[in-house]
Amino acid sequence: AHAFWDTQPVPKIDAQVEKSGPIEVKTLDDVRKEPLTLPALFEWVVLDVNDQVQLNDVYTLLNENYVEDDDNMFRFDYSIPFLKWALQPPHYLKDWHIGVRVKESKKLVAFISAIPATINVDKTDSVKMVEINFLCVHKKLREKRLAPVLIKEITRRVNLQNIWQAAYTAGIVLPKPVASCRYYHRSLNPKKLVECKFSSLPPRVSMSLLIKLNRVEENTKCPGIRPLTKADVPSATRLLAKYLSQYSLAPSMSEEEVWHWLAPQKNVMDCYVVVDPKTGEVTDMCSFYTLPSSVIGNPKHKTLKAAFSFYNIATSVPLVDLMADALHLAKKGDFDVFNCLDIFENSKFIKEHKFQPGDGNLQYYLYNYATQTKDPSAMGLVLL
Ligand code: NHW
Ligand code: EN5
Repeated sequence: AHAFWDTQPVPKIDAQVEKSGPIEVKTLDDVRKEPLTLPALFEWVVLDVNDQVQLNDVYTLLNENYVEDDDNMFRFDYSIPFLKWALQPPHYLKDWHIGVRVKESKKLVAFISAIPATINVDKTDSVKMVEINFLCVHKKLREKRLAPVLIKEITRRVNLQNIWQAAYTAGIVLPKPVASCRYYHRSLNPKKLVECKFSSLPPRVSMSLLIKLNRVEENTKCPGIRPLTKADVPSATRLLAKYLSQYSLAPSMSEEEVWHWLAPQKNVMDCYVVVDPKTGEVTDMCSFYTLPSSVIGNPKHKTLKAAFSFYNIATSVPLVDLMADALHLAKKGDFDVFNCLDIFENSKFIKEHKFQPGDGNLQYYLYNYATQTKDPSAMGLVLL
């Protein structure tokens, strides 16, 4: 049933994986030295995201053609500064920002990206990988088997750097999920969510009652909570490493990576910390990224502003209190909804903070690395 995926080093859908490790082992000699062949009308390009024009081309392709919900009512609208941030972490390679243009018009019609990451699997194996994201084929070129060509080309360019594994997520089921996770949503602006049909007015609930039910705390609960600063990074890196070590699939981040991924950036990343006044150590942190969605064909609302839960660690306060602050801060930041997955310890606050399950799932995958299927609560990795 999978003409492409059946040829790739991933477990079959029905495989029972017992032992963790690479599925195939190759060397540089086995890697093709020329790019994959594209249909004659198209050409490969590298997108230079330091160039505003090329970055804008990526933005526009994704804004018009990237992921939609099952009913095609919302489409992710990753912002330009978000894309630049997501594509340029420490040690990123420009060659891994791959586009396909129409030769004649130079129109960008497809994209795929890889960024480097170290991922700990089963708490014992530290694996140098890439994270694959932003695979997109223009709507007019769908179902022409272009996606497998993009995937093979990025695999080749990653392999040329002597990297043989990848992590990625998708809304659809492919061979074979490491974990199958669920999206949960907490409304912050219920009136707008109803007007956009993101949510519906429950039976026997008036708009004024719905608004009341979704109020957030008027004040923060965590004493001294404030935005992350660069001076916090050594301590925050230790806190993250210790916290993430309990998860079966989690990134390992250097100080440089922690600052890249968590530095507060307006309309991209929010990260707040609690610091022990005696020691100066970061004891707690919460973070969320900004990912709006275009509301497709709505006369009143063009975009929905969503916060996506990122890394949250509570040691001096209960996790529910820390997340009450995250919701308070997101509401203050004018977000319409706060989204999270059922990964980490998130089930500890999902009910209490009135999150409701969405209609979308998120499947986690590894390329060329077999490992036992994991519960969502064993997952310690968030991909953008
Ligand atoms: S998931 C978001 C993916 N993007 C979208 O959903 C945007 C809207 N859709 C599209 O642009 C986050 C197209 O529908 C796409 C497929 C491009 C999705 N992952 O060209 P064909 C990521 O970016 C398989 C993997 O005819 P199309 C993660 C499908 O199963 N495979 O379809 C990306 C079929 O193969 P099969 C996917 O609709 C991870 C084949 O593509 C897929 O015109 C990528 C059909 O191709 C998906 N999301 O284009 C893998 N969607 O065997 C990275 C469909 O079933 C692997 N397919 O016949 C690791 C690489 C690096 C390794 C390094 C060592
Ligand atoms: C790459 N890193 O399906 C990721 N979103 O539940 C790519 N549903 O927002 C893969 N259909 O349930 C991403 N409202 C895969 C996700 C694709 C997007 C997606 C879902 C996740 C979503 C909303 C809107 C549904 C619209 C109709 C939803 C109902 C719940 C409601 C929320 C507010 C409070 C009341 C309940």
